[in-house]
Amino acid sequence: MSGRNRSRAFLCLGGNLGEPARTMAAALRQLDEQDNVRLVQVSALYRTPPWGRTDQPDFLNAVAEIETGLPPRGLLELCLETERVLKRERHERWGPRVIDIDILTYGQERVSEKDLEVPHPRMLERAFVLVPLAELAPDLVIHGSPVKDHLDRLDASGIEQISDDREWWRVPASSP
Ligand code: A4P
Ligand code: MG
Repeated sequence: MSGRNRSRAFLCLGGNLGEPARTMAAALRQLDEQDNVRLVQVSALYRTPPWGRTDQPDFLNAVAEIETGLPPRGLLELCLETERVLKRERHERWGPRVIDIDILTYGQERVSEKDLEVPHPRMLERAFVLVPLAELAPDLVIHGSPVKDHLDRLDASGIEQISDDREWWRVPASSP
């Protein structure tokens, strides 16, 4: 990737239908193959209790740090297109899904539009986001406080790390 206007962004990936580990790994490889995206680091993979709607299977979640030449809206379009390629269907809000890719942060930028809000408006309430994000960037400041302090305020019990490395996404994996 070339060009001077590159930004750091964090993405959260999750899924709880089909084979989420395999689907999330495929999504990360697809993102990494883009000319205007470079994967800087990927967290371990976590099994997390469902948030928002509890009558659904556990999720797998992970966070990726990327460097990108895309503006926030271009990055959102790429995330949505990656979900489409992996056969994401939209049903109920917060309901089961094969893959979800959310933009958590984009540098220190704030975006507040109808279909794009950055930092992600609900991320600070979600241990399934902050546990993997704190693994990669505990000191990243969001709304005035570091990620590790936001995480201290949440109940992260029930979240289990299920890969012991950060390279789980590089090879097609069978679902844990
Ligand atoms: N959108 C706005 N801002 C953003 C952003 N920063 N990143 C818009 C990505 N998208 C953003 O998303 C709807 C629209 O949000 C997108 O088209 C985009 O224009 P969606 O993924 O279709 O809707 P949704 O996911 O059903 O709703 P919502 O509120 O975005 O849900 P979340 O936040 O994605 O949460 N529990 C666990 N343990 N792990 C999970 O991963 N995920 C959810 C879904 C619920 N519970 C979970 C998990
Ligand atoms: Mg989403």
